Amino acid sequence: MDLDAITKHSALHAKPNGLILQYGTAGFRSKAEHLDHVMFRMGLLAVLRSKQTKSTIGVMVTASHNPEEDNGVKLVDPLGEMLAPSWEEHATCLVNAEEQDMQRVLIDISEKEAVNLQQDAFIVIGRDTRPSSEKLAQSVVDGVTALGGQFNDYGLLTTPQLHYMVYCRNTSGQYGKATIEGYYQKLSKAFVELSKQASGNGNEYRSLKVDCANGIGALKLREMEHYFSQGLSVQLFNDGTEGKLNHLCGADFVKSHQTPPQGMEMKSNERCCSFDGDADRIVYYYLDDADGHFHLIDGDKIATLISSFLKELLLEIGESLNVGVVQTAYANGSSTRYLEEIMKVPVYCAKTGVKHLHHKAQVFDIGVYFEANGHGTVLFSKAAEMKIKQLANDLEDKKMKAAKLLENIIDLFNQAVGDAISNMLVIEAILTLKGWTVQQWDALYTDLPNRQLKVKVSDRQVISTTDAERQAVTPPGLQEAINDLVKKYRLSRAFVRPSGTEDVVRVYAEADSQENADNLAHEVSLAVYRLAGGIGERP
Ligand code: 16G
Ligand code: MG
Repeated sequence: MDLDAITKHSALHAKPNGLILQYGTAGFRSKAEHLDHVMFRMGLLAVLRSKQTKSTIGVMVTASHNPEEDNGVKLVDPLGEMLAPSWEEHATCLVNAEEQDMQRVLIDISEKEAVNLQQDAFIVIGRDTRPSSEKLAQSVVDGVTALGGQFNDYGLLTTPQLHYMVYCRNTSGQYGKATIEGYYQKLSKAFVELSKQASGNGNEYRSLKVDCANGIGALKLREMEHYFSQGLSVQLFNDGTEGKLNHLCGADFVKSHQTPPQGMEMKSNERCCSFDGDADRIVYYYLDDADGHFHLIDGDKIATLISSFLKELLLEIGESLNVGVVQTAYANGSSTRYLEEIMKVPVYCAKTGVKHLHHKAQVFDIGVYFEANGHGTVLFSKAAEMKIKQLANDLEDKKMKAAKLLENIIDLFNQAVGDAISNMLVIEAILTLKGWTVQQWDALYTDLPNRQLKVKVSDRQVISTTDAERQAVTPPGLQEAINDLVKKYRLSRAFVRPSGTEDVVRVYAEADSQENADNLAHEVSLAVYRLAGGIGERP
């Protein structure tokens, strides 16, 4: 390690005095002007991680659904997964080290993790469309080169595309070609193959309106469109030519406000969907002509559609591969009940954040994981994949057909991470194959009315939770208070947790009516305010 060179370069990306940031659920996020040193240092850390794992590591510059002025960065581990927890801690230490301590921290990390500094390092970099992203990505490059790493800067990419590149490179191209062209071809081929299997012509189902949150999803979908146009025509809104990133649009806005995005022309019964700012989340929705209401189809219903379709195919091929669904505490109670009682699939609850769900989903032959907010994918174990590929070749007709469908579905899912584009194509293919309208999909079950609120407290870490965030352990008395409030309502449930991305406590409640869900959420907020050190105005 040429420590002098690093110190010299680091001075060009100096850390503002006293600024403390934490590698959170989705990496570092902050106002873009605070992030130059973070980017440089994440470039350094990526090189160490690459040397240690002897693999390509990814660095993505994005702040997803945050406002345009924010930015962020996260590292992608060798198989496209989120960074290992011990390295999250290293990231936090490195980023918060004052200039004069940086060298020591770098050496500490290398020693603790037994990094062979002679090993080559290779880093791939991607960024979203924020005005600040280009310069910040350049700071990552500076960090990588200061430590002697090689890199490929892919420029503008969706977050899932960057994960895909990392996965491809570390599996010697077996997963796919590590180019944007390779990504388009792999997904589109699987999608077109799947759509061909639909019996009717299904034309009336094959056009979709997509709200791209004025982000990277628009650019990439436009590039990709002609690869899959045989199977689907997409009409893009909020494509970034006019509006501001994530402003009054995008998956996060639509899910949390339960209203259509601005800038989208919706006619009744048309299938519409929204991506978030880096295109790793997707939600669907439509206006119902019968009641004129807006209907949201969130990650829970996406998981239900996908897992029920997979179960049908598995039944046809007569294989007892186990399918499991992983959700978080935010999953609507109706979805959990439907999955467990009607579909008879095992459902697990994981802590919020993709890495927790991903990890849990890996224990199944086929693990379907989705957060209610639209993050998710399906993981197929190697054994399941091999079995399916075998069956696709040597079985009787009906079974072979189902196995072939499954084979294409495996290719169509981005198995590195949840991917709005890939999930959109999976959903469209399934609806076409089933001959279903968006209403038929929505009618699988009815969501329980629910409400989410935020409470400001002086230190949100006073709240600790257990049972996948469904029970509060501290402060004393809080869980008892929640239990008493929940008892007042029918079909009710509530929980609180400290946010991993904002300085607030989040409150979730559901009940038999919207009014009751609202009341319960409000009462729980008051309990949090009272027992967990609320600040500012009472909720
Ligand atoms: C991050 C997570 C997302 C989670 C959200 C919760 C990833 C890639 N993203 O955006 O999965 O739903 O945080 O935010 O893991 P909160 O802790 O503020 O509620
Ligand atoms: Mg995102």
